[in-house]
Amino acid sequence: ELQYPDRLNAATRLVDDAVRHWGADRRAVSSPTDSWTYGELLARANQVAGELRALGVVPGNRVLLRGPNTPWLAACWLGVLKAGAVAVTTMPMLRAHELTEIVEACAPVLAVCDHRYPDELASFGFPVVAYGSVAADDLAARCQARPATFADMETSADDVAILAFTSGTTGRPKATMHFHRDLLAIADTFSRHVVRPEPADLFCGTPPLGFTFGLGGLLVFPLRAGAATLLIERATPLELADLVADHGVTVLFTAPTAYRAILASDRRPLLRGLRRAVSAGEALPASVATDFHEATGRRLIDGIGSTEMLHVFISAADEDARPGATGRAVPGYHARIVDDQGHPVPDGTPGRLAVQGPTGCRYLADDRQTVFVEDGWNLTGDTYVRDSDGYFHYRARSDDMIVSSGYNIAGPEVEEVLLHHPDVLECAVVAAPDEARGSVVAAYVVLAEGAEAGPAKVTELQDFAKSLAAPYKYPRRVEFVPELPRNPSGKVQRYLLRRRAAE
Ligand code: 3SK
Repeated sequence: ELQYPDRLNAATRLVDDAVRHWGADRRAVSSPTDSWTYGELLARANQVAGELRALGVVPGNRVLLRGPNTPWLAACWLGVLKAGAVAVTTMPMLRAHELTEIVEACAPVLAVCDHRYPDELASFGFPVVAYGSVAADDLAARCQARPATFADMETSADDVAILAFTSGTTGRPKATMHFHRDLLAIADTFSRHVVRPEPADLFCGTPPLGFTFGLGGLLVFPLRAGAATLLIERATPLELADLVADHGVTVLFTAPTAYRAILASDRRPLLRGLRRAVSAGEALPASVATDFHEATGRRLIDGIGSTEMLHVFISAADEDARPGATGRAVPGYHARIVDDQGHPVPDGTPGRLAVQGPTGCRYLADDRQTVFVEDGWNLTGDTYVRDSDGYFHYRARSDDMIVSSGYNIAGPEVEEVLLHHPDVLECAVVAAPDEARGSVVAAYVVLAEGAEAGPAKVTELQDFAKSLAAPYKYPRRVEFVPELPRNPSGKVQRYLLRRRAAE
């Protein structure tokens, strides 16, 4: 059981403690063009906290952060926590209507924004402080006038530190509240026991800090381990592979699609320099896990997490990983499979995944729950099967289970089958309403370059699916699309495809 003191500020524990323990000169955060030591990160975070206080921010106020992953965004996030305020980190690609929903839900007193992304914030009426430019009123310039030391607010361990918005695979975003102790708990469970970072590691990856997958993997975990993090604004999978090689990245966090694209390219050998590689955000196709192992001799660390739970709660690494399974409950968490009444089902029986641990779901005043908490168990909305060794095997998001003529078909399983076809670059499988069968399997397919769409390709893909899986699972409908709809954190928005399939 994790024990934290009653008074706890996560930013103090992440940066001040690192400077005390490792010294100020160690590399902490960098970008492809800049590098800050722990001492520099601490000074800037303290100056941001001082500036926020001077601007009238008081403990408990919400401060909206907007920008791509950069060292300054990291310093601002830490500064907000040091001031005892609540960080609401948003992704730069969010447009005005998405920001409006966030602003209405969390009522920030102030925004701190990368100077390249201010436009969408202009109309809200709260002050916007820009960083990253050479302007005289830029946050960096203001910070120079502030002391490099700051007496961090002695927040309570269960004061809210961040409001994390679910990226909205189902529509409008919802805010989840996480405490100061939660931020340390994800580092002291998943990171410590599964990722197992070393102080010499350099982390890198694609998820934005506005997505808790990125916040944990690219900021909290490296700082808690005294390691370094390379923050990048955006990169295609092949650019990411080049960055890994050029900068000597040892721990990578990204989504299965990026691993798949790198492994299929001439950059494949560049992954060999990694000590650890984490895949989450989407189900990991077994073929990608196997291919990664063949290319690097190492196991990809698969994991399931959620914004509601803050980070990953089922995973496995190295010799503990089993092909086809997401893993076991991360030490510190408990997981089980229950039926619709909440009763545990026997191993081998599919059901609803329920999780309990040091973090959990707390929505900020919102009735539209995706995760339900019952008797301390978080029902995640995923369908899983547990085997007799305690490994959890993903079936589908409960919404992505397709019932066709009485058969239960997991959409992701059909996707995985189709992905084996060389002409399929990406695909998503959903239920389409059907009078005779209730629902049928509908596949939306992005073809690889050079492959030709048309009725012959539909039949070819259907026959291919029948040859690899039970024939009742084959997609009766196949539609070719130029790209799949994705939300800002990169997840496929299957609800949009379900809507389209119902038209
Ligand atoms: O997949 C997700 O939604 C997620 C969220 C937070 C942390 C980790 C993950 C995988």
